[in-house]
Amino acid sequence: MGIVNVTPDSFSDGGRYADPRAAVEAGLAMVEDGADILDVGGESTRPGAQPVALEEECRRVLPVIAGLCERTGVPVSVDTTKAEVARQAMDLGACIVNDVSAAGFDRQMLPVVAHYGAGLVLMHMRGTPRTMQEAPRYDDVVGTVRDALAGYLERAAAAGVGRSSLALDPGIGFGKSKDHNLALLANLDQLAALGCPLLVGLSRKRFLGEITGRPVGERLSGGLAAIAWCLERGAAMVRVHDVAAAADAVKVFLALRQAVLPGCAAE
Ligand code: HH2
Repeated sequence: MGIVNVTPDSFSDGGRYADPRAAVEAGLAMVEDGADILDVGGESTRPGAQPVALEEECRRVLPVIAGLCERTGVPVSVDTTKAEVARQAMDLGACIVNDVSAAGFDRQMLPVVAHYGAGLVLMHMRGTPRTMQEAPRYDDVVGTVRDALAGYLERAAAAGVGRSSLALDPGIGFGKSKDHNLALLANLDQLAALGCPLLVGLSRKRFLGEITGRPVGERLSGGLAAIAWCLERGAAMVRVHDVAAAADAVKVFLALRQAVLPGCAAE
């Protein structure tokens, strides 16, 4: 999943694609580089980020979603917590909603997604982006996140979102310290055991910098190591800024896995 952030303030690429045409071109280049899904977001979720009004979020993402849906064959996802943004994006052809609040911020999100029959990513976050990194604490982070994800599945099913439309995400960096993130990644197989495809977003994130001492623009190598780990532990998708490098890492991982397990498809 290639990240197309149309924001002035994203933590690693804020302001890069302020012009919708530049964002569409960046998305098309990601598809060339091997992205299977493009995820378009108009509201940064970096720690401390301020909320964005509905009209402004629509103004940012809708032209980009329209352009990408018109010009690529890959599924386009909208990264939003607002049901109305999701609705308008789906009217333009987006077919996945990536909601970092697991449909917890907007009560209309599940009914809207169910109505459109779209895909839905439900991510774990503690608190809100503005407050989530204020000394996060868990007694058992893996058990807490696993139980929360299981609860999201039930809530989505009760709202009529089909199980096959769902993916789950542990929410790396969303109300979690470096050690919490590492515990979740180390035990990703326990989350995969919930039986739903797992998406992991760790591209350029702070815990990589804490481990390597690298600034945000120099975390690619660390991120690729973590991607290989996630795939080995059951992740089905990874959300990345650097698509070409990640696609190579995925290809090599899959070739190796096929060599170990000859029955396994290399795709
Ligand atoms: N991370 C970010 C945003 N959306 N969605 C999912 N499902 N999983 C993630 O881990 C995730 C996400 C944060 O990264 P980014 O989009 O690069 O930054 P920002 O929120 O500052 O725009």
